Amino acid sequence: MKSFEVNFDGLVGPTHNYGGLSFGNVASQSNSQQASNPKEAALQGLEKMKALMDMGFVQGVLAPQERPDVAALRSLGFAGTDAQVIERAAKEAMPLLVASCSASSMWVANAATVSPSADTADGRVHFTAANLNCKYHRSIEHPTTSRVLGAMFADQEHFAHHAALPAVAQFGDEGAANHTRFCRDYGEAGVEFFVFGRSAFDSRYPAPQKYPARQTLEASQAVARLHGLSEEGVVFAQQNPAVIDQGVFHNDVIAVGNGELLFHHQDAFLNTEQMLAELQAKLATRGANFQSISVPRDQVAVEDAVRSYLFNSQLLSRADGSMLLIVPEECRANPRVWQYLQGLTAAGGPIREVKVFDLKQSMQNGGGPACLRLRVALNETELAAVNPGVIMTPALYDTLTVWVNKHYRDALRESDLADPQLLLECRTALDELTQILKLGAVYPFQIN
Ligand code: SUG
Repeated sequence: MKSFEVNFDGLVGPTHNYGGLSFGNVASQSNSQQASNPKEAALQGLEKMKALMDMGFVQGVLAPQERPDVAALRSLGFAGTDAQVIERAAKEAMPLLVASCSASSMWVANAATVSPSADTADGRVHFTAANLNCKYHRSIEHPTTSRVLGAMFADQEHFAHHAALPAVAQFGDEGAANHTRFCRDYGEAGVEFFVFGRSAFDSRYPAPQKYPARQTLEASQAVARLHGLSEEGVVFAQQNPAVIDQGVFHNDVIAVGNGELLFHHQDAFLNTEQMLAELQAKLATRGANFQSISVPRDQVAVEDAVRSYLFNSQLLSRADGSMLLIVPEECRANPRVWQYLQGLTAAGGPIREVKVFDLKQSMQNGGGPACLRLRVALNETELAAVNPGVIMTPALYDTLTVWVNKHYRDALRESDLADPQLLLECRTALDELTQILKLGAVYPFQIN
């Protein structure tokens, strides 16, 4: 049976703004308070989806969330009509209103961890919504994420959904941003690689000093247990705390893997040799020939990797077996990174081509091509069981482009977030979107 890696991209929501909400994420901090352009952000994302579809990849779309999140503000004590809730939050606690307006659900690499059916004990595709417990504005995503994933992957014969882990720092879970799956073929059993930033209960693991480590070992282990992964099918590895302190808040800012290949920075991990040997050995039992490409720090410094998002790229397998790397425009703008990429594709290794995309609106909040997509490996039967409304087609692309142009603003500043009209605009847009994507009622305003 044929199998595919389907990329589900997060559609950028109408309140995309630069709130400066993510301590430890250099771009989010340095672009705080700039005016954003939600329309451009959503169109840039759609362009990438269309380009992948046009290249023959199966592409899906994941809906944004209801923002401002009035229910979250109510749970913090703001009362009255929806307009009064927003007005009171704006007057008394602007940072909470900004957090409740974040369009951060666009970075769907953080929506969930996904294990394909070939790896799991019960032969179903497993999803665990990420609790995103490190940042308040992201911790409010998972209830709607679960409903949206449930509406996309509804067939219980093929899909199993787990609620987010307990909402405490010990189980901080950032989803697929710290998870990579290696395999010979998407439909065969592979090895799932979980990268954590710290341990909550074992002080032998060093922790970063300056910025938070968002993912714990204990969260990664819990996800592996929930998904019914076997010991031979998992590798846990620690991210280098020194790179977290340089702005590598998720492992997908410093490494990306696909098929039998791990592409990573020399300084990405602790105990790199041991970890590579474990991956190699476990993949060999799956008949896979694991390889890695380590980018030396004297060619690309960690700072260049963080600024350019070289590793927050999409590594895609093409029909001829070669790989394509989808990178953001910022890679071309960085002479060292661009020179490295020229050498990489000329070297005759597995990565043969680089394609560049303008994702500046998302990049300015620390979200590159890889952040914007959730990978779901599916066989033909499973793909046929996915809600067809969320699979990208030329017609869906056209409809979504018209929808964005109709509903989105082209400038948003912090002061605009207090406008009660923005809430109405968003709800009108999302109500229409759930019909376009055939999701049913998934948003709080549709179900309460
Ligand atoms: O969680 N930025 C996101 C970026 C997530 C990127 N995802 C991956 N690397 N997979 C975050 O830090 C910034 C929002 C703001 O400041 O307005 C933000 O949430």
